[in-house]
Amino acid sequence: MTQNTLRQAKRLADYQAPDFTITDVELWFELEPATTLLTARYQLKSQRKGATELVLDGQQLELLSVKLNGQQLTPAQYQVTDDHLRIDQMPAQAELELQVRLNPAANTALEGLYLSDSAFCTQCEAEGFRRICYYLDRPDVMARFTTHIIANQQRYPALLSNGNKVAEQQLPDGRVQVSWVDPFPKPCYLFALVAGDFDCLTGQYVTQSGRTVSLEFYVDKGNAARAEFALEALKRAMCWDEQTYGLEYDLDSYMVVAVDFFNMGAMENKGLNVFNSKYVLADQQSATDTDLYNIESIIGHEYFHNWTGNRVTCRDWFQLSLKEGLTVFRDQQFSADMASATLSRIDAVKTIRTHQFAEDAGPMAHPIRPAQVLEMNNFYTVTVYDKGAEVIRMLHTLLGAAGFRQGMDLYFARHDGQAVTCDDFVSAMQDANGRDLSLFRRWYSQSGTPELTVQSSFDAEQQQFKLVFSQHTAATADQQDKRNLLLPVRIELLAKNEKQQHLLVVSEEQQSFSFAVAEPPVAVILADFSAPVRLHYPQSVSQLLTVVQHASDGVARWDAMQQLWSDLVRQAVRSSEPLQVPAEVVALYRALLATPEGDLAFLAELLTPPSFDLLAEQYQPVPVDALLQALQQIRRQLADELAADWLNCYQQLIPAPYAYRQEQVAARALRALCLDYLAQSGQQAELLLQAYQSADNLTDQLAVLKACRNATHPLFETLTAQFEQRWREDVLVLDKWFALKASLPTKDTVYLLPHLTQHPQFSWQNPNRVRAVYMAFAQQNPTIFHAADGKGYQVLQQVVLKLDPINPQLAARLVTPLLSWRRFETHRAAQLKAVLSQMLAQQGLSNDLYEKLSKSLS
Ligand code: 0A1
Ligand code: ZN
Repeated sequence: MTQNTLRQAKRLADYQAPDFTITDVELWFELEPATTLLTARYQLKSQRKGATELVLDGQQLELLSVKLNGQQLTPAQYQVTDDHLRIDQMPAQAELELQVRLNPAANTALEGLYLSDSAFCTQCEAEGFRRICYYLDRPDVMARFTTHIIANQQRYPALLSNGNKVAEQQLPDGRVQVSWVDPFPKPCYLFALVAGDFDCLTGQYVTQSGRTVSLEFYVDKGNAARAEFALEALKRAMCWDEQTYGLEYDLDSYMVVAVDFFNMGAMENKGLNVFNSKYVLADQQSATDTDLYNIESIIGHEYFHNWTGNRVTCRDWFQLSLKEGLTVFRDQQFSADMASATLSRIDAVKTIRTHQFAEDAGPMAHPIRPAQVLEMNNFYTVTVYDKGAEVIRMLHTLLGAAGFRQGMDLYFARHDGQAVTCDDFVSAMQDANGRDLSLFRRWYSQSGTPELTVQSSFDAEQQQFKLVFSQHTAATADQQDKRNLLLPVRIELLAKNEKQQHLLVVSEEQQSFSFAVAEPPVAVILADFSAPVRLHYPQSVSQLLTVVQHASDGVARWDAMQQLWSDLVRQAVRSSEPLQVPAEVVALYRALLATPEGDLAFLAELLTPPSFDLLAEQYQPVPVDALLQALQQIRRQLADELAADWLNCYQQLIPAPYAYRQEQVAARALRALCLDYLAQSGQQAELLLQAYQSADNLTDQLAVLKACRNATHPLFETLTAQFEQRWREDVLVLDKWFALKASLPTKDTVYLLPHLTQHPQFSWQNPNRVRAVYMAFAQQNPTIFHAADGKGYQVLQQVVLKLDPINPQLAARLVTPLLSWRRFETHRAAQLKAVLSQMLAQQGLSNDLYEKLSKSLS
């Protein structure tokens, strides 16, 4: 058979502490784009008596020299394979010096040391350091790093690494050597180096204990002003973490570098974050309200990692959620405090329901602490990150804010400077609160989404309301047997004269609760989405509307509206009858639109029906055409019946000169929703044109373009052409154009995609460009992506195969929308399966792609 059958996954159960550790690292980089020389000196120490074999990880390296305690080794004294350097006769303590040659210019995978345009930068998480030098590339090996960077001073005026800059020395040939020392021992995944010619925006932050920290944002020339929002967001994050968790920053400087070529959002390297430029650069012309929101949240996320990730890190990569779940939870809390708490929560809930539930129901299902992994890069998932954050949130709910804080304090008191496990985290929470969390720990090892079914009844004589809960988790692709979980369930009972709120803890397969109440209440179950479960609690339209109008929790109100739409769609799909929007719903819309007041952003969310992906996730098999049709029927009816109401509401919301302030953001969101329905009729060209031309910011402009796209309005072509003219030199904005074009729901789009890749600004090497076109196509254009002829699937297949040799991480992310073929009806399932099988038959697939394809087809 092919090499493919030999690939071996690593298992959590096989974890062993390393035989050797590295306490100190000194690195000398002599930077040239095509030939960089690296000399690396390690102080090594045995951790196990009698250990003599040292196995270092290394990939795609050219090894030039090996010295042990100052003695040059001959090639007979060590062995080099594709993945390792092995030395058999290691003393218990030794200094090892290696020299390797690298070719950063040829590194298109964007892992290890690579070039972003002409700047050098690194990405080492998860296992990228082994592409820089042979090393014990695992997070439980923590060393003090000293880094010397030698480079031409004119081409690379900024030479940066972790920690504090300790020396700068001119060399005779126009080169300079800059030295950095990071006083905090760290795993190599947090190592970073950047060299380039940037503009730098600087600021300062004085910590709660009175230390001054220099804040430095390195960005492309001419872009310093565009980093101001990010700089201010960083200050807010620093202050928030002091106030909320008593956590202070620990180095003299905090550097952020914005690069155009990056596989993910950003990276928390100690003292030197590297960011995708999309999450740093922004102003009102070139970024939307959503972009600014995301920037603040990601700046916060990377900053919060300094404690949850860096000071206390992961013992092994199976524990990734230890840092990611916790840090996402912290960034969600931060966003909730900075912007709207309800809206940020709704956002998080949508992510879980749309993407995480789908992952758990598909071939890549895994617990938040995976038990086996072939390619670690495949486990930076919505399960590890976002479901991980939900699990932390449940602890917060169960222990209360004060109890949670005590647990955090104990966690840092016990583990600062260590590499630990998820179990250690839960133990700190447990011990600080004197609670037994043993049942709760199952959340870490069990994959799948619990189904929580609820039945209610009212006993008029006893004046008692009873709720019976049953929980069940279906088998997942990775795990057959499931057990009960501990579920915190927030409820509210709405009766005429009273509202009762309770936090219930459901832990049995079946469990009931009774409440004294004078009359039959309407029940809100799972307020604030207090546990990541699928809820089955049938309620009538009128009960749901009661919740929409009277529940205390905004998330519950929104959720009831979503439930109402889901129920209507389900009936339409079942009966094959056209979906009829009930008169009460139209009336509710009409009332809310008549005098738009209160939190308008919430109103906009409340009035937005669920997306195709969110609905699709609730079916097995997914009735693609029926769902698209039902959604279209909702759109048409809301547009037609409420035409005057949308217009009236739109006209009441007179825009003020742009500012990123919550009430303005909210008004823009509601205006966008009105425009979306106004465009639906295919008319209103004048109003749309006027809205586009008078906009003083990108949010409003994009609202017009999206409205035209959703309605396939004749203006779409003209306006997108204007937009392309205006922004063709500014790639971050142009990405929005690529995405709009790729998500137009007309047949031609599938033929347009190759033309988009011919655009002078498109590059297969740049993940942002590729995602702008193809992620938008696969995720925001269900009509064409799932077209019955299978062309949408074939297009994505070709792109994935083209990308795999260039950038396997990106290829593996793009293939995701194809993997869950078993969830579709026969015809589409067969097309998807064929597309996947052809891919798996290719020789030389990356581990990233191989792992996903083979799981999908097994
Ligand atoms: N730790 C980063 C995310 C990240 C992960 C992997 C990367 O390359 C493979 C890059 C970034 C975070 O959570 O922000
Ligand atoms: Zn993170």
